Amino acid sequence: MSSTASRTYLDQFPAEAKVIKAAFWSSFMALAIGGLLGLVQALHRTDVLRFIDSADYYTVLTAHGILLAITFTIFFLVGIFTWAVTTSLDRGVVDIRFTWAWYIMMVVGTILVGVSILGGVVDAIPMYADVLFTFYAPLQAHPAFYVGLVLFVVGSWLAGADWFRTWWAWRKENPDERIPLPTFMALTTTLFWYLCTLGVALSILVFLLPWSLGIVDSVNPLLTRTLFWYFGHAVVYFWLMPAYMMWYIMLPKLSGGKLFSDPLARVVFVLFLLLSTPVGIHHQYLDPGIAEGYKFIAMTNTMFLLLPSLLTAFTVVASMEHGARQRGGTGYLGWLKALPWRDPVFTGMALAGLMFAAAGFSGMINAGMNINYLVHNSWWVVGHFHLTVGTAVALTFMAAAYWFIPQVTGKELWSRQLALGQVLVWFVGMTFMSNAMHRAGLFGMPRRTAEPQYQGFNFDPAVGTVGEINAQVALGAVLLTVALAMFLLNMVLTSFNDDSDSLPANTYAGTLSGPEDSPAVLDNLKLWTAIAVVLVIVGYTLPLASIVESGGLFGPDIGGFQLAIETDPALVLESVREVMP
Ligand code: HAS
Ligand code: CU
Repeated sequence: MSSTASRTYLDQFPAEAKVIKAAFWSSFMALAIGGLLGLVQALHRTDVLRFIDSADYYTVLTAHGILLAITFTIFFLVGIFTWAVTTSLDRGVVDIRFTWAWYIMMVVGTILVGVSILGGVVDAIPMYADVLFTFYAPLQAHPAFYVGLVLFVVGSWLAGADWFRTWWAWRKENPDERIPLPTFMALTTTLFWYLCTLGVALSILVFLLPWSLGIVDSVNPLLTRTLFWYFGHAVVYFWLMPAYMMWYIMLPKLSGGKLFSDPLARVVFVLFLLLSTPVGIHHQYLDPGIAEGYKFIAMTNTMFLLLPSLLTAFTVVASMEHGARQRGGTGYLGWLKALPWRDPVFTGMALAGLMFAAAGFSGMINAGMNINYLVHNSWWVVGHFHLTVGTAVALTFMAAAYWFIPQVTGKELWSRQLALGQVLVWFVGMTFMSNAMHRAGLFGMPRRTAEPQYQGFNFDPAVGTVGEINAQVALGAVLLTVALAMFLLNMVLTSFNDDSDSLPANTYAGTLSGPEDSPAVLDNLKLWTAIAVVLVIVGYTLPLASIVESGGLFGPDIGGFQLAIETDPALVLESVREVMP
């Protein structure tokens, strides 16, 4: 890294910096729109402020889910993985046109998806996709929605290919060197991304797209759902791995020290490659048609999958402690005071990590088959994923942006104080919102509904009241929106900032124990991929076979529910009779 000291990423890789900047801005645009829609929903559901029709709630929710969980996260992560690979290999991508090609493909996919969802509320657009981000059949979207998703995913595959090509080119010149840690992280993540997206590609290309085009009459909803979750669990680690990467290679340095152990970090990423995919059935504990035994296997795998996160908690916190002690921190817990709490990049990531500790706890509860029956499809789950993807990932990304945007634009961050305030407001807002959501779920308040209150039924919270819980959710949502506005304002003003005097150099943390302390087999990507494939075959062959056997490859004769959601009961009944006479 010494040759690159005091140079920004823009100085080193001007061409790549442009693509990364474009990817970040695509990500921020999705964040802005998706975030605003989140506020609309939260206020509607809690009955604090209603200005949309309840029927339109599902259009809003679909856009919120896709824009934040898919667009915001993935555009940001392709940006940081491109940064990670080029920085740690100290070489540019092989062909920058290829890099632009995958970025543009992802943009086109996003536009198709976005426009088809917008069709749910704009009559002039003859499309529809009120199918939520899980697009379960028999809810059916316009073909453009599925085509858009495919383009987006293929774009991300090409991005992965780009990182691999860059690494292969580097390896030719450095045949005996270990893969630098950031590249190792990007490559292992890409490998499980390839593995898991096969499921969703199959589901869309063979079943849902032909079905929405009218080429096949029906699908097997349990089959497409299972293929979705085959992808749908692993995707959460696709979001998480870039955040973990930041915690491993940025947090130790920001704390003033070094990463505790490079080998342990490698083990963690290998474990994610092995175990991310064969666990998706833990989202289907309540699905009829999958035998309990298969669910039990998924649960067991899920419990093993806690291990890499627990290892991460240990390694990252140990590295932070090391850094704090270098800065003069002492005592059992006193070292915490020596951490750089005035640095928004550090504080954002540390708070994100802290919240993820709570998120992991609710994840373990979700993962227990029996206790899942209590929380499934309730607001609890929404609380869980606003701590995971909505904070561990989103807050880490926002904090990282305070470092990255100056790196790729050569402009100083407009305001560090605003940034510090922003990460704190996000943390406080999310504390209110997610805690109240978890509690609401415990007494059965459902998720994904504009009208949570059933007629003639009163929810009975053990502590507090429904009104108080709703108020906390609404307050949290408002604070999160304020934090979002603070973030975007800072990003926009940074882009117009003319100062570039004190930009930090493009570096990342060194290690106390480097790769030479670990066996070379850890870098054998072919071996780990082969084992991951075997685990998938073991975990999924029998359940898929039995789903096809009992429900048919193209299902029983169930048609689709098209167009926007209908809330008039008479019309709903009529459409149900149409598809199930
Ligand atoms: Fe989850 C549902 C189980 C992690 C996202 N999850 C969801 C859904 C989403 C989601 C979006 O088993 C809803 C999907 C839908 O729409 O239906 N989840 C888990 C488990 C984990 C887990 C076991 N989830 C995530 C992550 C996500 C995510 C990560 C996104 C990024 N989840 C489930 C289950 C369901 C589920 C069931 C289905 C529920 C249902 O019924 O529908 C684990 O990976 C969690 C492991 C985490 C830990 C925590 C380790 C702590 C660390 C913090 C270190 C601290 C630091 C800071 C660095 C064991 C690493 C220190 C600071 C200082 C100041 C010192
Ligand atoms: Cu999961």
